[in-house]
Amino acid sequence: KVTWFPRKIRDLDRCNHLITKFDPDLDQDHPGYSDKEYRRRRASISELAFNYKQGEPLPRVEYTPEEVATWRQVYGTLSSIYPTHACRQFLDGLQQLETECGYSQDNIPQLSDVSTFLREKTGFQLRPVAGLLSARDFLCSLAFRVFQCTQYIRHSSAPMHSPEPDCCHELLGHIPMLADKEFAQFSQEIGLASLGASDEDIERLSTLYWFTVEFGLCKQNGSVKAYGAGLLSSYGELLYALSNEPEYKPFTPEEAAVQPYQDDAYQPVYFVSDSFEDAKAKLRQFSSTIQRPFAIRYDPITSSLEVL
Ligand code: H2B
Ligand code: FE
Repeated sequence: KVTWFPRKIRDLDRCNHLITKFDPDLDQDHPGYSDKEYRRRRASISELAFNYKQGEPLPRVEYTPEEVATWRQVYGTLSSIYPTHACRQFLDGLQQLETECGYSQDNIPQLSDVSTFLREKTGFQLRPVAGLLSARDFLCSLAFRVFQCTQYIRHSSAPMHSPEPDCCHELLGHIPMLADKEFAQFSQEIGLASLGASDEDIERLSTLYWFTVEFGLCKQNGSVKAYGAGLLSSYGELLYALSNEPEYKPFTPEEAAVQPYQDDAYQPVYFVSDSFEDAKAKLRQFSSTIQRPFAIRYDPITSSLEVL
């Protein structure tokens, strides 16, 4: 039997299953666990995501001076190493976001503005999400070129690290890459491959996603650069990943999809692609090995799927 999956973009309203292991209400190691004020703030921003329905205007959040101060610290620190550590596509995207979309040290961009920007660039749009989503729900959104985006910010006591995704991770790590056409297509293809897949295949796709979209490296003009969002939103790991200390492997989806990893420490190994084109071609090949008793075609005009 085939697991339910969304057929049209509005079905994403049902794809909101959270994984709570890093939630500040439940995880005693979360930097905000004993901060009542922070948890109240989180709850009110989560509420916006839980109530959101596809097609509505994206909620705007007025960030407090303390939140902006955290953002400023993250943005300032990371910006200092982007020119040497980030791939060209990321730098291009970030520069456009700075000139067109209010990205700066002093301003946390609004999802609504970012979504409008991305739609024009690559057809991607955002929807707000209250925290870490299940892999299945997260991946299926990508099939519709929808990126699920958290809107709260990490706790001010730990500006350089967050155990869970937050707006620094999404806006700095993911969004600049999603402004690149190749990358947007690559992301959608992972999403399409996940629809109706078995639990085992979801696990493999989500591991593949981890080592590419989150922690991927690629060659560029003879040196290695980061394109993964987990790296581009973490000063410490970005330095580490390009330090020659960890192990590097040439990217193959077969290997990346089964590589063990921890989500609470630096990666023991990073996969290096020759280029995006190359990664995408390999991924497409890999997706075709995922067995499903039906074929799927995405119709961009109606944002819906034809199941054949
Ligand atoms: N949820 C959210 N909110 N953001 C992510 O970046 C994310 C997620 N990544 N759920 C997913 C899981 C990823 O690590 C893979 C697909 O499991
Ligand atoms: Fe992420």
